[in-house]
Formats: sequence, C-alpha cells, structure tokens
Amino acid sequence: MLIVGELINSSREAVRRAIEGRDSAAIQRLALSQAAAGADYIDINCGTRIEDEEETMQWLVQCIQEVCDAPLCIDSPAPGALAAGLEAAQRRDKPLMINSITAEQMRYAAVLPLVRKYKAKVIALLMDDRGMPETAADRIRIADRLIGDLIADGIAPGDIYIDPLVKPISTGSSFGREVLEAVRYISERYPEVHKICGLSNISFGLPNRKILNRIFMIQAMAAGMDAYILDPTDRAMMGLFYGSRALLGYDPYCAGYLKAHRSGLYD
Ligand code: THG
Repeated sequence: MLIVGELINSSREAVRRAIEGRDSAAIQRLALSQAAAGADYIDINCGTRIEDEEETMQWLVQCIQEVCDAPLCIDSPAPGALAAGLEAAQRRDKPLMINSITAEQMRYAAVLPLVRKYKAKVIALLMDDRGMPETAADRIRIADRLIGDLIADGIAPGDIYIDPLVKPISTGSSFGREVLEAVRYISERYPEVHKICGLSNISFGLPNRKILNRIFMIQAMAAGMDAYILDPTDRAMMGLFYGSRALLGYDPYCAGYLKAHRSGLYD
C-alpha cells in the first residue's frame, strides 16, 4: 500500500505564497514533513499557475530534491508540465509517478511516451472523451479499455494506478457507492493493477470534511483500494490507515502498524 502526500499543491494558500516568493525553504519543509509522516511519494501540483506551470514545476522539483529523497509524483493534466517535471526529476535514481493519463485520445497519446521514457508508475484517471464517469458502469467501461490499452502498449500491470475519480456525495448521494463498486470490480478482474484516489473530493460542500474523508478511506480499502493521495500529517487519518490495513490482512505480523506506532506516526 502506498501513500502520496498531497500538500505541495498551488491551490493551497501557503504553497501559492511560497511559489510567488520563490520561498524554497517553505516548500522543502512541506516535502520533509510529509516524508517524515510516512508519505511514500510527494505529489507536486502547480496547476493553478497557468502562465508558467512548466517553469514552476521544474523549480518545485529541483527545490524538493535538494533536501528530500522521497520519490516524486508529478501531477498535471498538461503533458508539457509533466515532461518538464520529469525532466527535472530524472537526475537521480528514484522511482517516478506520473499523475495522470486518461482514456481521452489526445491526452493518452501525449502522456504514454512519457510513461515509457521515464519507466514511471502512472495514475490512470477513469475519464474519456465522453467526460467524467457517474456510475460504476461508466467507470468499469473506461477501466476495461484503459487498462487494456496500457497493457497492450507495454506498461506493466503493477505500474498502473487506476483512479476511479471520486466525486462529492453532496452532488449525488450514490457517488461514494459507485466508486466502491467499481473498485471491487477492478480488484477482482485485474488483481495486479493498483487503485488510488484522492479523498478530499468525497466531502466537498459538507461540514466536518475530515470525518467523511477518513471513513471513505476505510470503506475504499475494504473494496480493494491500495493507494491514497492524502495529507499524511493528519495523524488521525494515518492511524486509521495503518489500523485498517492491518485489520484487512495486508500487514503481515502487523509489522507496519507496530513500526508506525514506534515511530509515533499516529495517535
Ligand atoms: N486524483 C489524482 N490526483 C489528484 C487528485 C485526485 N491531485 C490533486 C487532488 N486530487 C489531491 N490533492 C489535494 C491537494 C490539496 C487539497 C486537496 C487535495 C487541499 N485541501 C485543503 C487544504 O489543505 O487546505 C482542504 C481540504 C479539506 O477540507 O480537508 O487543498 O483526486 N490522481
């Protein structure tokens, strides 16, 4: 199981300010604190910087890898920004994750060569030229096609992380369940393919969001989800993550639960 730390995202006020002031120390602290909190990858997203996303992505990558060994997850819908981030990140011997490819024809064709060139793991979002999925059936149709295409194009199943696209339950009361159903199908049909999601979308528009994010993490794990994009410095979330993983039998001898406890990673 895998945790991708989400805090380096230019939609967050602190990150926006750090980018504007080229405050590398602030960015470096965010990377180090997430790695120390148990993040396996550090997500880097500067998608709000429309005018200079590529240059900002390179600056962020350089600044993080100066101080932090953690593998990076380069997050952008724009193939040019992905290429810029990957180029800056390849100067060391660390795994890379690309966030993300989709079944949209243009985006698939532009991102696939990057996955190959950098031998990266890739997050594959379940959307296509028809748009965003609503039901489990929509997600399953896109997953079958996207996984089939990626494997046919030489990507190892174990390097694929399917993101079912979590939508707010405030905009559709069955939106949580539709994701869980799709995750169960993908887990059964493609046992080697991973499943990842961001959690904060599920609670958008509702109060006490953290409660919903945490519950959904556990529900998704029971359905087969094995990777998350989240705030690893949320100690309650991390306790539930390690606990749920152990309770579902994914943590032999509870070694991960015990190690995280000894390291003081959760309350
Ligand atoms: N799937 C994939 N990539 C993604 C997402 C996804 N990348 C971006 C996003 N979703 C995940 N990353 C973030 C980063 C920051 C925030 C949310 C998701 C964020 N949170 C608010 C904050 O920290 O201030 C508050 C959120 C809350 O209320 O708890 O800004 O789904 N593949």
